[in-house]
Amino acid sequence: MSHGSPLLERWLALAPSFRPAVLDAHGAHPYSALVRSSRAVAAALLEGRASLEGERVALLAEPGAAFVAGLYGAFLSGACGLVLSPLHPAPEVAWFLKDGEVRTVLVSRALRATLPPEASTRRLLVLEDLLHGTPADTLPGLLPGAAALQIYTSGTTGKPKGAVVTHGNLSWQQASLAEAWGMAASDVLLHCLPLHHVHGLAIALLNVLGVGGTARMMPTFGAAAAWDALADSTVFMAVPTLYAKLLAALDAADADAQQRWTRAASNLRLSTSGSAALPVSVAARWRALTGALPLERYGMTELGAVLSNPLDPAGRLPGHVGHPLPGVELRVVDESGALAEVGELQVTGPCLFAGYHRRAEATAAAFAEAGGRRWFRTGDTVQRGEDGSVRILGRTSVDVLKSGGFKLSALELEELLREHPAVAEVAVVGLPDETWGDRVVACVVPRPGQAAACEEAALREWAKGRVATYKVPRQVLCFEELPRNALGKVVKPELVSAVRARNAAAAAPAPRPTSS
Ligand code: MLC
Ligand code: AMP
Repeated sequence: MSHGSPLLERWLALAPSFRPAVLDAHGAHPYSALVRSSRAVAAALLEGRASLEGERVALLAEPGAAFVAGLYGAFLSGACGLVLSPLHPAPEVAWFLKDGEVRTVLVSRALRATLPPEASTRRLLVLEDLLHGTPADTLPGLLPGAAALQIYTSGTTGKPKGAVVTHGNLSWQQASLAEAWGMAASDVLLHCLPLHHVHGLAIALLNVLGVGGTARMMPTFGAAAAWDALADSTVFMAVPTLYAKLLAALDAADADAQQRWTRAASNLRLSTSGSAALPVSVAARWRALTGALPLERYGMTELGAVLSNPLDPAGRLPGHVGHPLPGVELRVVDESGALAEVGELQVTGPCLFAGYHRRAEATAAAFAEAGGRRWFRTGDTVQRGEDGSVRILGRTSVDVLKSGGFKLSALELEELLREHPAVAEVAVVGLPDETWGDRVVACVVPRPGQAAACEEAALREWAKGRVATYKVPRQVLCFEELPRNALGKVVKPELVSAVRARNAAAAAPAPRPTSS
């Protein structure tokens, strides 16, 4: 049956295969069973309708086979999937349900109790109840422009925006990465990334499933378990922080584990890194262990992976994110919009997302028009090398931070902390950090007499009930006032220097008592 979506045609073509699609805590799940389960989920979602026609279906489930069946079930029904994360506390989930105009929630039994009350006003389906139902016979046809995923991403506006990614985008991504990275049915991908972002979801999971390979899905990341699981994997995809954490665990391990883990890593066919800059020192250590630098590639929620170093390790350049994948075109422009050597990276091609859900203005602002084409403005400042390969130099906005591969908006966190009754003023900044990329610091001016309530532990605890813990600033510092310019705007570079000075003073050894 043709669906007009190569993403789904590839999936349905795997129905006869007994190869494992997913390895999870419950065992091995062959394609034959998972494709059938996904059709059963689609039937339950459709309830006799011909198509869900882009209706938003939220999915909250632990990484594993049921998640995959739920996701493909949503795709097959014509719905647009909105993946929720167990990392988000109830108030944040409630916000995603509202902003996403979610009509149906697919939830695993174990996570049902974590849903906010707002979920009960939607159609609520427990995933495990659907997996063995009658599979949908007739499935809707889908055009390439049909919405497939709504992925929330933070930016220079306060609240995250729902980026709508189409079947055309995902189908192109599967084909382009399969070709560029030599993905094959024999591949076993070690998957330990969160599923609510494009890296874990499309660049890793849908990529390996698109070629009939196996995803070994870990429930959460743990360094020792990940090292052990590498032994039976051929491909590893991670953010730089994961590499840093793996290397730290290796250093701390006993000689026996070190030997086993090193052997496991050197057997990998491919390890890739993306979502943030891979420190050259981390890359070099990985090369010393495995014989190859991680293949560094660049992407964005709105684009997927669009630039990549080559599969041949000899051609990989440390500190560079490579060349455009086939079909992708780049330009580099300065502040006036003129082509430049160094400037903002803009991208066009089959990778372009459809827009931000219900945010026409933000969508229009995200693109530049040139030569009759729409170019997505990435907000990344880059330079192209002589061979055309791209080096990321930084971001055009100080308010967009990357911590452990998660994009965080300083403005969103400032808005949140301003809601605390003891906070008079606040500015959030990122300090460069080898492990985290940006280490997020909240600089707070307490209201008179409220300094104790603004102490780090108290403020962090308060924030953790409201946003995912990975968004909570890792450090909180109190100031009497924040540096501001003549217009009253906080001068963030100055604040970063002040934080550095405070941290250096705190780390300096106490002066030795002078002998009389
Ligand atoms: C965890 N913590 C973080 C954090 N991750 N703090 C800041 N930034 C982060 N990224 C905090 C926890 O809240 C907790 O705080 C403490 O660190 C220990 O938590 P943990 O759960 O044990 O951490 P760990 O499992 O080691 O998490 C690290 C990590 C995780 C690297 C596995 O951050 C992660 O999964 N990152 C991947 C993000 C990602 O997939 N980005 C892709 C975006 S798409 P406390 O206070 O409780 O001690 C994209 C496009 C592209 O960028 O091109 O790919
Ligand atoms: P997100 O919005 O979470 O999808 O994050 C996209 C951003 O991650 C990009 O705009 C870059 O700033 C950053 N990014 C992704 N891959 C890389 C990389 N390989 N090197 C440096 N930054 C990267």
